[in-house]
Amino acid sequence: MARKKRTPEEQSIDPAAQQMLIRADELGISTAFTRADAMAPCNVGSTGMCCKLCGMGPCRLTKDGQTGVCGATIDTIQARNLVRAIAAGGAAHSDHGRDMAFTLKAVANGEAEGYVIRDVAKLRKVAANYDIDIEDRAPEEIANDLADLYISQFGQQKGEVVVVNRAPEKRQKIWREQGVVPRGLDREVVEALHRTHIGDDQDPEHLLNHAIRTSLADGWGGSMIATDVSDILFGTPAPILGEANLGVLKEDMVNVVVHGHEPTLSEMIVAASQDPEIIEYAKAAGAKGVNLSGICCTANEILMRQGIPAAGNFLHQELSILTGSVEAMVVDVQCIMQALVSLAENFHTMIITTSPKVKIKGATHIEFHEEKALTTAKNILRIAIDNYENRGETQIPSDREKLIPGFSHEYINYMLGGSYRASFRPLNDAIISGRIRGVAAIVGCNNPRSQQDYLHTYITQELLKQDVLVVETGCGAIASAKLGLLLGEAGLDRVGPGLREVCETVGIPPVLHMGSCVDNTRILTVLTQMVEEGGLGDDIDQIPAVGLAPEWMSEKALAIGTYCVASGVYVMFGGASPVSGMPDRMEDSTIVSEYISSGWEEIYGGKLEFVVDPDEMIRRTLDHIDKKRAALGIPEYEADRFGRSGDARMMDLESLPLSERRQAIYGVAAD
Ligand code: BF8
Repeated sequence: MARKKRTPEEQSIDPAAQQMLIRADELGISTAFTRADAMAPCNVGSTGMCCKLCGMGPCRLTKDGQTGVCGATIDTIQARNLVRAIAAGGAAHSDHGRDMAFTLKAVANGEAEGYVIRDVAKLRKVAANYDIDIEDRAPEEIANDLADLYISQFGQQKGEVVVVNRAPEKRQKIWREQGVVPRGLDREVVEALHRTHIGDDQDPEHLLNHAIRTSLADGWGGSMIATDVSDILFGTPAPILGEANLGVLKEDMVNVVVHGHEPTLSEMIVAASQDPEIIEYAKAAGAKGVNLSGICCTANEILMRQGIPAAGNFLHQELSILTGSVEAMVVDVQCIMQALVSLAENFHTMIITTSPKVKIKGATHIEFHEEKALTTAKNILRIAIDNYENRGETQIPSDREKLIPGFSHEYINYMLGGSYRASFRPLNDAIISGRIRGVAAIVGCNNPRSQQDYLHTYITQELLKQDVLVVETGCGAIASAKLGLLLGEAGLDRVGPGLREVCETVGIPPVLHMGSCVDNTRILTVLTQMVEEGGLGDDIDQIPAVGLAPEWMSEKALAIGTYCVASGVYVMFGGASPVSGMPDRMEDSTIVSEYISSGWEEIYGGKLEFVVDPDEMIRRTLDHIDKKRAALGIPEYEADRFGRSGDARMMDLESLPLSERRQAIYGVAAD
């Protein structure tokens, strides 16, 4: 049966994307959207029924009770596939963290061109946590010791990754009792590959235990190191005005889109683009200057620190080139579609790969190394500027939306209490009183198999109406940004009255953009600080909070979801389940899907579920939050209890005659 080709409106809710999809159709160019329509996902592989780990297969277990040639059962195969995916996702994040640690070492030793230590306060705080001497020492000396410590964590063979000491005490105890505290980041990934090799670990629960350990090496290891070092080198984010969507591309400027993940490259390109010599070079080429923008997590990194606009999320990478206005797309690692090169051949756009780890046939490779970082960044920009004269017909959508990103956990702490009383107390109190019903982290990718941005933004908006405070990262955050949900007061007419009251009092948007995907560790830190503040139990699993990845597609998302579960969080993924077994079976009916849900919940207090229906995701979220509230013994959530003070109440009062209004406000009648 022929697959149905969706209309642009069915492929994305974003008008800018729809416009570019129409253009692609007119030009006869394929995109991830049309390729997804043309190719149904393999229903054997996508449901976890395929084992291709050895040359006796691949084995397809499509009948009840069937095993692979070696005798492997469906449960073992699903567990092995999941462990491998989590290991790959954790490896990607952690390798990013490793490179950041090496950059810190190079900066500390004066071997990196153009970088400085921007956040000395965070450097001292992080170093002190590991008992590195910080008194009377230059930042470079402290940074050198911290870099050495962090670098040593990747290849550590025994003991515990030091970063786990930042989790709540009780959580650390659970991990130790279960034997899942990661030793070294590389060791856990290698062991994951070993144990899933033909003829090794075959007990699904035992295998999945190692999935927990490997994911912890990411969340409370490599990713947390990546976030720490990025903040130390490039500054801890604080709110800043930014813009998002394809409308940030400019007709009269050289458009350079940076895409990927590591801020080492993108920060240096930002610095180079502001160099007077580069601006003059662009003017000599007939442009007004260089206009930088970002895609994917690179976008988040430079958006939240520098206010550089985001051209879009994962599915915008092809669409930005379709505008015909991009002189160069500069990429490093992760989430870069191979299709970019053939797509760019229809335009003048140059695809420039920069990482020693990533080359794409047909792309221009200009390798980026710290010791010549600024020089290389300027070279890349000169090449992009030289390409400006080759630009042909353009079509840049006008859609762009303002946003305020930059809510690091440090800033959230500060904004709640101010410089002298920085504290999570107001947030805890708002949850305890019921003004805020609970917290949802809505994170993760775009997936062309669903309507772009719809699941992210629908779930976000519905939870806001229910007084749930939403924090976001990654491509989910950019989805909300494009819809105007990351603005201060502009978004408040769409949220519940209690949450609105808190947002108005503190001066925050109801959706907090907390950064890139490695920055999901900031959410772990916020949850830990909420526990330490008191009143919401003594461990993360007691907080009324849920994690959601409605449009996930990457293995990194699975690693993130699993370390959040291990930390005590209920996590739901949208779309198809990779462990559902038969396509017509119930979502939660296999041994593996049951184990990662109720089995993990019994041990860790968190659970992992795949839920197709967004309304069911919302229902389960609210149900979980309310159950956690009841378990804490805090007041049951009441939708109409709050939001009666301040402006909202004044508006009601204004409808009363003056005498009654005075009576209501001051308790005394008019004269
Ligand atoms: O790490 S959300 S599509 S960009 S994987 Fe990729 Fe997914 Fe976007 Fe960032 Ni995260």
